[in-house]
Amino acid sequence: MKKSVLALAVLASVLLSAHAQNPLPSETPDEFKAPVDSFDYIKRAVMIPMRDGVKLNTVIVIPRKARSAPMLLTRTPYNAADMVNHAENSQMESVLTGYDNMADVITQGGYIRVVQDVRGKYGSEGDYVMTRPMAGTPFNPTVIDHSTDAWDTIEWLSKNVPESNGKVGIIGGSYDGFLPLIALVNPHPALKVAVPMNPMVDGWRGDDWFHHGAFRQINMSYILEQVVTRRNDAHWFTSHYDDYDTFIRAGSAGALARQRGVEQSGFWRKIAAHPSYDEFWQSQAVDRILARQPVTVPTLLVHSLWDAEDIYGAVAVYKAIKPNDKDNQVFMVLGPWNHGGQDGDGSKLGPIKFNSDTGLYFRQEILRPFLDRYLKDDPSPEALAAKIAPVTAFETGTNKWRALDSWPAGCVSACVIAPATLRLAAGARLNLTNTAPVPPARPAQKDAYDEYVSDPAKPVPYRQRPIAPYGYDEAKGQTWPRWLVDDQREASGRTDVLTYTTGVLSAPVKISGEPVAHLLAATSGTDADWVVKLIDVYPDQVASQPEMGGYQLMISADIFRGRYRESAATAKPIAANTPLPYRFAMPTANHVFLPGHRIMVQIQSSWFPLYDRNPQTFVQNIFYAQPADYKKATQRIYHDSYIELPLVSATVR
Ligand code: PG9
Repeated sequence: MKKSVLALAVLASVLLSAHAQNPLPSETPDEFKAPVDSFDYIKRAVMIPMRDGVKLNTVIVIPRKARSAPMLLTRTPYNAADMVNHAENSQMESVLTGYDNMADVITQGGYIRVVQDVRGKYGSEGDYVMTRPMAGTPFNPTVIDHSTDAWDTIEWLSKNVPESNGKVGIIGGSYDGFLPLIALVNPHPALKVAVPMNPMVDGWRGDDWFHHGAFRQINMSYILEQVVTRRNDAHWFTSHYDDYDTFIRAGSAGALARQRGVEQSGFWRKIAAHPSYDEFWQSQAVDRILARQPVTVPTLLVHSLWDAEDIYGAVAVYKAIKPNDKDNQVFMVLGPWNHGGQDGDGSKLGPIKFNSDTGLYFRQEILRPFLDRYLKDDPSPEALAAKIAPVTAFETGTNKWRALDSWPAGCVSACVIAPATLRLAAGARLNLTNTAPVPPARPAQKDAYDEYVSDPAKPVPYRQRPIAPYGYDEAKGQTWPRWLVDDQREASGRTDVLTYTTGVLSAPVKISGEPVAHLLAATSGTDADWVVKLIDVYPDQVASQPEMGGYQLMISADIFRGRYRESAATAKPIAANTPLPYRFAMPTANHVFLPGHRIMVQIQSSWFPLYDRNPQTFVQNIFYAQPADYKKATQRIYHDSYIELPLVSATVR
């Protein structure tokens, strides 16, 4: 080595060792201690031990002045710390602005707020299993499930929060609404009330994963982000600006799962292995589980009438548990909201206006007195005096809250007289009749049907393109949560959508309950999807809101996968070119079609990319359909197919 090089090397090593001895100090403290003494609340983070030793991360936010305060618990897979971390000032209300908090109700009521990560997510220990099946079933042979975790959590809370009165209420929406329902299975005695809002109840029949057997592939990004890492660190990516292109280029849902890595998630592999309503789905259906339980905890079910994710669950649970409700402890609220809409401003949804803040009304006039009554040691006279009807249902169309004794429309304030039928007729006509429904006979006349070609290469978009991906970020144009109120005009102009319309109504038509579709249909293929939409067509001109002129507002709509015509549990090919009956219940509505409006029914065979495409050729498992399986089919819908309407006698006031 030359001398000069050696000198440089020595100098460098002297400098490096000087740096090691005197580093430039970091400006970040080892541990930041937030100056919180002036806050009107105290926050504690604790790891609560479960019976198997797994500890669950739990954040407790306590009003500083709390003495004998009740606790409101939310169990969540969505990051407990983040849910109570939105402080913009020193007041408790400002940390509660995250997902699922009813900030006004919690702070006004002086509640202690508790949020907990479910096992396997974020700060909690243990393994994550999507909506973990009940212990002791073939799908969970352990002794641990969400009912035992809720029990152990409530046990700990009732003994270890000195500022509390030891009483716990459990509240939450969607996944966090499924968890209060599971807490009702063998409930802890300190659990005094449950508020399941927009709960996920049956993943196959009508909530997140399938509707009547058609797969909701739009949720694949959710599955990826939720399951493949503990902290939702892996992100979905799109390949096109328009989700329609992203999904159609991929081929089947199974192919897309492979391309995006979703296949690596255990939950995906279960979904793909159980496309039918087999034991896997049946044993997890929460309404079935709760139907076997006595109701021992006052429960307030919350349902959103335009819920794009869990439009089935709350009403299904109500039907299942009401017959066991000997002490009148089951209540239900139906509001004009989207998924979770009750948390915020409920004065409108998209362009549909409700004339008042229905979210505020729910929180202040129903939820608040309900919680106070059952959770407080000495409820206020107002809470005790508040009349909470067994069912409080917002009537869309007239924009009025209705207090009812039961659902659908009990016989005190309104009474179901006879199911009315909307019959499809020639000339795109829809006839509203009050006669008892007669199943459509196999029509003799050759022209007693309408037909369209359903082409899987050009499926009917579920909303106007370009379609933004699933998501809640309005700033990114993600309007997914309110797509159910999109104008359906575009679809009614397509040649692969059949449209039937009544004349202009001269009297109101009020429905409360589930419309039921009865189609007599034939396909030239060996499998087919049938989408039926019940639509309120606004008058041609609406002076008070011109953009509503001729608006086609979906009131209830659903999809049915034809292979399940005979049995939801077993897929069977459809006999080609044979008129066959299909029957399926559609989501609950509480609506008045006003005079001057018309009623419309649209029928189509795809709803893309929300639902995966039916190849229209019977294959064993549609997740793995091959490109050659996707074939055009001619679909015939026979006249006299009908929609049974849960018509109510009450006149519109
Ligand atoms: N709809 C969402 C969900 C519930 C249950 C399972 C999976 C997803 C939710 O909003 O939580």
